[in-house]
Amino acid sequence: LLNVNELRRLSDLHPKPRGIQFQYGTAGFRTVASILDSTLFRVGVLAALRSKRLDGKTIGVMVTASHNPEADNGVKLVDPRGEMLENAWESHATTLANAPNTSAFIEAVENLIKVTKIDLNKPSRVVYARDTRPSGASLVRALGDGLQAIGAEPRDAGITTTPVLHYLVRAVNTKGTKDEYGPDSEEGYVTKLTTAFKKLVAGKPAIPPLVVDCANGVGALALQKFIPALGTSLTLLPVNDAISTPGALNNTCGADYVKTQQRLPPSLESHLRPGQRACSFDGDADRLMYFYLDERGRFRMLDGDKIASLVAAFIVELVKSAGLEDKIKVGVVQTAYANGASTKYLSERLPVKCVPTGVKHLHHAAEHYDVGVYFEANGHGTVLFCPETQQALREHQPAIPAQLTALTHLLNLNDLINQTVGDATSDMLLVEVVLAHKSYSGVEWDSLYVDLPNRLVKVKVANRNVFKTEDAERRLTSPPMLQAKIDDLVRKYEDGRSFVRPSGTEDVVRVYAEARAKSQADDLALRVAGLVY
Ligand code: 16G
Ligand code: ZN
Repeated sequence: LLNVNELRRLSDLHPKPRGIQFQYGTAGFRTVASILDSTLFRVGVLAALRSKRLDGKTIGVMVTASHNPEADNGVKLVDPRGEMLENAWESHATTLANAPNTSAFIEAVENLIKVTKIDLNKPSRVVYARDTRPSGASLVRALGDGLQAIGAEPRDAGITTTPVLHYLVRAVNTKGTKDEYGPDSEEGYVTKLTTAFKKLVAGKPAIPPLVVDCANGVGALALQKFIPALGTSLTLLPVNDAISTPGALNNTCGADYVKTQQRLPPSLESHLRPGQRACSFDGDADRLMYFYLDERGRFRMLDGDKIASLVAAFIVELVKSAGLEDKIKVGVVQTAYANGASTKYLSERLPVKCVPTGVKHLHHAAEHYDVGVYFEANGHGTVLFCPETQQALREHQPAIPAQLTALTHLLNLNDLINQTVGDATSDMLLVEVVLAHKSYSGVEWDSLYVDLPNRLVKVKVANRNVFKTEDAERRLTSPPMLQAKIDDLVRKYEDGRSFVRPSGTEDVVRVYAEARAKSQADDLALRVAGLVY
């Protein structure tokens, strides 16, 4: 049933580089592309087996390194409902990736089949896609060999965004069921989102054109499909859409640049007038940052926390206007990186929960609310309408016309929002809907609350694994006594807050600090970093 000869033949074409340890981390496997060939082959095998384990449901594989430099690449698996791979399988992925040679790999595969009780008679289906990275084509071929080795039925979704791949996985798996998510094609996705968007902004004053920084990545291709479909409902002005210029991807542009540098990408300087709003996608279009220049031409950033605040408050209002506030409770999920001012603003209006960094933690926590809004400060996030909420929306009988209007908006939002994962394009349309409904420019949105000045620094340490955290990464339990010292420091600063956590993606420890004044935030961050070092 397992064609060991075929597996061996194909595995020999993709030998593991010596002396390298791969790890399936928060964002899958991610490293320099040149050493990833064997990992892609093995992920193909794993995805095909996972599909068999789940009775032939379609599994997704996305080949991307998101906001990382162009020379990097990566791969992550997507489970049947479009969500991140189940935890237990992350370690199976790591095990397979690290088998030193073909024999050890085959042994690991046979062991996996046994341990997870895979019935090899089951069908296997895998859909995959990649971003615009030049290394993507050959890595996808290695992935294809892995799928072939197990006899999976492959579907190539081509070059597209991470959120489209997540959408496709859920759409394929729900096709023809009562939970049908939408047409299982990229065109169907564009139609679903733009149709909902047009209904939501119908009758509102014309929206000023929006400048979109595509990070010279796959978001530029997505926009080419959205622009005609949006028609006159929204004019998008793409910049940084040079997807075939070597070295351009994520280079001094994109959502990660904006968030970490807290400044305008130089390439946008000639595109923005004071007051005009703009946004940046990251390299695989699953993160979104907004910004504008104030009347004095100063850069003002509207990050994931500002998006969460804007969107959550709007949904709470709609739920109330629809007469559903007793039935539908809206909640927000953040991480320790959320600006303290956003947490204060949100907590005064609705329940807020803090969880460890990483999309899967936020996503799972958001599923516990009737409507769960989650965003990381870095701009990754979405809104989840739980199945009972969707049913309540469909069955609700409005008492007055105003209730019907609000209810219709909620149903359209349910279609507009990509609920499988953060989606820069879907989130951008969502923000535009709220701004149009509230008649807000960037200025009014920005003034919902004033960000506390903050500073993030990374510290190289001998061994980051000695840093252990609790309370959603807000406190250290190890090394001993360090948290008490941080507490002593923090007390000396007005509105001071600081935490230390080991990075899940880099070999560093991160130190975050915020305080009433920028100089204080800087000072606190550097002094805490001094304790860590
Ligand atoms: C990964 C996470 C992202 C998180 C970041 C933190 C996913 C898909 N991505 O990119 O959500 O913000 O890691 O990185 O979960 P760090 O652990 O290095 O600070
Ligand atoms: Zn990304």
